[in-house]
Amino acid sequence: MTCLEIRGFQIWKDNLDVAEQKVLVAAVRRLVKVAPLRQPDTPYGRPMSVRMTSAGTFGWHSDRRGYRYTSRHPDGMEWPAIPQEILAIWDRVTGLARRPDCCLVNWYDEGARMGLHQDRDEADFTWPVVSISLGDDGLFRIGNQTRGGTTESVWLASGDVVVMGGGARLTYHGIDRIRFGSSRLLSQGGRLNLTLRVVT
Ligand code: MD3
Ligand code: FE
Repeated sequence: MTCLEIRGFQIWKDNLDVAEQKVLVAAVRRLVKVAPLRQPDTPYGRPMSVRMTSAGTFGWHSDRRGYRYTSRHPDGMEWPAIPQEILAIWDRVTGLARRPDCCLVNWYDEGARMGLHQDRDEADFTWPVVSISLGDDGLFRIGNQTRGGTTESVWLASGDVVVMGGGARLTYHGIDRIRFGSSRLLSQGGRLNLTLRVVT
């Protein structure tokens, strides 16, 4: 297992073996049965290309009124608990006693992308964010703490884990494209990304 350090992001290549990846996919499948993936609307009118759901006390949601954390799925039910198998990875890579209260699940079908953005809807930026990639490769772009400037890109593959802490917590980032069909982990193809966050 190797760790790349790019602009303060710790990128752990091959952190999860295939058996562990399959355990996580099974947990996500149970989760999306209770809290189905949705394609969020944005205040700008065009829906996001990524499909999302969440687990935990809070889930991230977007609609015409804006971006925010909510305590309920858009269909009205509370978000399911974060699966233990996913929390175990947070424990292992952060070593923190505080656990995340949100696990955002992003699903990228062929052609889905996520533009460069900062994550700043959380109350305290001193907590890290942990990202787990499953399925097809995704081209991750890393910018700066303000808009503009040069960027660096790295392919994230299934089993990679990224830890964003310290100064990197407010770095602009996004997913430019996915290499559809590059992994056989998900039978339907596509890329799953799980992000663990401390929201409150
Ligand atoms: C850096 N997701 O959900 S994960 C997101 O692959 C998001 O689905 C991308 O950006 C994805 O907000 C990238 C890496 C990531 C996630 C959260 C971050 C990087 C981050 C929060 C702060 C800084
Ligand atoms: Fe983000």
